[in-house]
Amino acid sequence: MVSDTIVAISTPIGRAALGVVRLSGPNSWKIALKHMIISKPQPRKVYYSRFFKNKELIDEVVVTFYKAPHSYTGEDMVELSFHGNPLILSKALKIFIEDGARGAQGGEFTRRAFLNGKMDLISAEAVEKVIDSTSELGLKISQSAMNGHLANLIEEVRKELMEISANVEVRIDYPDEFEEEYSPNLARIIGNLNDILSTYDPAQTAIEGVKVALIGAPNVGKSSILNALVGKEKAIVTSVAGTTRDTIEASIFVNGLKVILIDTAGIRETADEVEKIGVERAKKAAEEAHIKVHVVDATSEEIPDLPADIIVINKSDLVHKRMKNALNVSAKTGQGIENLKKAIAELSAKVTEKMNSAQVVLIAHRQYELVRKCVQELQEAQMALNEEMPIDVVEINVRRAIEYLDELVGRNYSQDILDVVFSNFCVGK
Ligand SMILES: Nc1nc2c(ncn2[C@@H]2O[C@H](COP(=O)(O)OP(=O)(O)O)[C@@H](O)[C@H]2O)c(=O)[nH]1
Ligand SMILES: [Mg+2]
Repeated sequence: MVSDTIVAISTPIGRAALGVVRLSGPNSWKIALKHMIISKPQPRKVYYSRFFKNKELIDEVVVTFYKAPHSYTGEDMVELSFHGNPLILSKALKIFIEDGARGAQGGEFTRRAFLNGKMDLISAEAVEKVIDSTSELGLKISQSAMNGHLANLIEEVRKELMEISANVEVRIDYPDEFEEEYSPNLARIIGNLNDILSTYDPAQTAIEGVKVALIGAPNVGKSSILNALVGKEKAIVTSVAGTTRDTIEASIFVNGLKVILIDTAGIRETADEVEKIGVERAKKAAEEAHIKVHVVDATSEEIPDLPADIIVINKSDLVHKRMKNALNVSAKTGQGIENLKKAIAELSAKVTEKMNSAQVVLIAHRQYELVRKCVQELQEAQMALNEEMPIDVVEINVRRAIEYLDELVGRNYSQDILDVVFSNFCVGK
């Protein structure tokens, strides 16, 4: 049982109109009320008060009280809106800790919400993604997971597997009662789960952004193009070949999708130690990118030979070189930059098009791994059935598949699993 009272600043550190401090746990009302002039507050009602430490006025606050189980965490809670000055907020935090509250760990409010049955583990996991999503699509799919769509679907699959398991068990216990072979439709379930698995990568991209690497020889204008796309001088541009030695990232938004542009060191043979590392990083960035933009110089004889999704001929203000399926641009004059943006936008949309916002999608690596393991068990069960192995063998695989799904929604959990789920959360969530 969770019994202590936790406290955290739940808004970002910095100056703002408001800054919110949250308390959750059995003593939260008592601790908060000690510093305000509010008598007999009602749950879910908003109060105004001055906030004191002994007789010293700290700030004016607007406060909401929640009574268990009708709160985010399922416990007694208090939410106080102070003026958003970090000095005031850290003072308030210190006061509450002196009164016996404990500073919350990252994700501890949401962890308690899960432990108190307010949400399943998938929904709890989705809270972080809802906050972190960089695109409209990423936000929609995270909200869909938070609202239980994925968990519901997993529950349906689990129910089917439970039925299969029950049928198998009854045949193990009463082998003489059944004459015909039992052949559950595992292929259909496996197919459905594989469909869900295929949503993981595009979902990740929608949440985190599409990676676009600018690659090519030194001095062709990769850094200049990044700057032109972003609209500011993000990367250093010089006429010296080998200026960019590390990868540089900058983001733009196109059609509600975050595009992370990655400028790389020009790929060439070099004896320079630092540049060599840069070239390695460039190759790696290109490998990991969703979209590779290969930049060539219009004034050179170079024939593009790197694998690329878009070929760009830069410095078209100097020479107009024609090449099939290539875009002519000039980072210097801005000519063709909008076209390049459009081409990137179209390809970016393709990266996530496998998925639409209404679909059930996997939004965390943990989820992906568990569904994958579940599929693996079911495939083994399928094989055992095909090879007419004893039905006990099938039962073992189906049981394990169910256990993976239970871990997925949090029906089975350990503190270690919760640590993994909540390790990325910020304090105050
Ligand atoms: N005339 C012209 N010069 C350019 C253009 N783009 C880049 N440059 C010049 O080419 C040189 C190399 O550019 P930079 O962006 O550093 O190339 P990178 O090594 O590929 O990153 C610099 O002197 C730039 O000013 C362009 O579109 N037209
Ligand atoms: Mg450069």
